[in-house]
Amino acid sequence: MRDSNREWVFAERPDGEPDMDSFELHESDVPEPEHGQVLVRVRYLSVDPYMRGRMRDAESYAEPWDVGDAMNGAVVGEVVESESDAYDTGDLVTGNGTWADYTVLDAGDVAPVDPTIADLPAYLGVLGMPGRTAYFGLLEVGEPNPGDTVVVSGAAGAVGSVVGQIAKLNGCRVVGSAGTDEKVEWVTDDLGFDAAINYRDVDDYRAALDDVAPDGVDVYFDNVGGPLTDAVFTKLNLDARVAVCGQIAHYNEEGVPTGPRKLPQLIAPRARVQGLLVSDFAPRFTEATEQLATWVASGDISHRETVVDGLENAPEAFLGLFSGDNIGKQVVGVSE
Ligand code: NAP
Ligand code: FER
Repeated sequence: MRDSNREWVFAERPDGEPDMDSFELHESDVPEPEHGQVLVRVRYLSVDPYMRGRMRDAESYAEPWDVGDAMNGAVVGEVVESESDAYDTGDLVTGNGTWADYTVLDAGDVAPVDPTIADLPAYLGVLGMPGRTAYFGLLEVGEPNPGDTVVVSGAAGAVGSVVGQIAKLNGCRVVGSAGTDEKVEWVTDDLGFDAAINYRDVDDYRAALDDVAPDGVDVYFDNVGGPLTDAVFTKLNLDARVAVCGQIAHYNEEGVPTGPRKLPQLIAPRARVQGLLVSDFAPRFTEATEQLATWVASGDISHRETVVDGLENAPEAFLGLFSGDNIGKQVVGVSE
């Protein structure tokens, strides 16, 4: 065990695109767990787009960080000291901790990790919050029917890659959008999407969609926003559902962007546009995680994680989300 702890602290609110100025690595003593807590040696930590929202001093679904707060998010690790009857030293667990070598978790808020089902990083992706978001967002908000055309933006990301595969399991035609040819090939060749577009290569989104979604769009699962969303709105079928999961293309904007501009397009198809928050489905998280674990074990759902090694590189991994550096779920490898 190390004799000191390193922990990333939120150092400065970004203005627009965040950079390294927002992060500072602090060194301190390894924390001690109190009654009902466990000390965890972090093996992998998660970086997620919603953390950009926490850097903003504004009311939102996720509480803003104060400057000086430890960076915080989902982690997977090994219990090295336990003050709880529920966990022993050596147990593998996941919960919400800090970007650190060692982090203290309340035993009541952690879940056990079974490495025989999937490798540890998967518990931050397909078997973690992003997988549950895909599951509930698609099934409960998107309400896919067999034969529907489902369009997914951010298709090669943690949420989008799972959304597309669940849609395929539900008998849909699935079209993805992602930012590199490698991502397009992954979702079509390995994940079974029927088609995908590299949005960075496209000038005319509407024409590109005409090619890959000739029968229009029944479900749009939006992780991104921006011009692709404008184009999808012009192709919605009768009774279409739009699940607004994320709008990462807008997270670094400071002003309020104009729009949405395509609302007239919703009238004729009587389309429903609905935002979603994964936390609303907390009472059903076990159902989702069990189903996702079953699909992973049977090979019905493939998953991939992009690992950036080293706690010192955690900010870089977070910033990479906004330039599309990740395929599948972005995680940081903290210790062996
Ligand atoms: P992710 O997709 O694994 O990573 C982010 C991806 O966004 C990048 O890889 C990049 O891929 C794409 N991107 C970044 N900037 C973009 C831009 N300007 N235009 C288009 N694409 C851009 O992240 P995730 O964890 O799965 O999250 C996906 C979305 O779901 C995010 O918007 C997130 O906020 C949202 N989310 C919502 C909930 C909820 O409860 N509502 C829960 C979890 C996640 P490309 O190479 O394709 O550009
Ligand atoms: C949550 C609700 C929403 C949560 C994350 C999100 C970590 C993510 C939202 C987003 O990325 O937009 O409870 O827990």
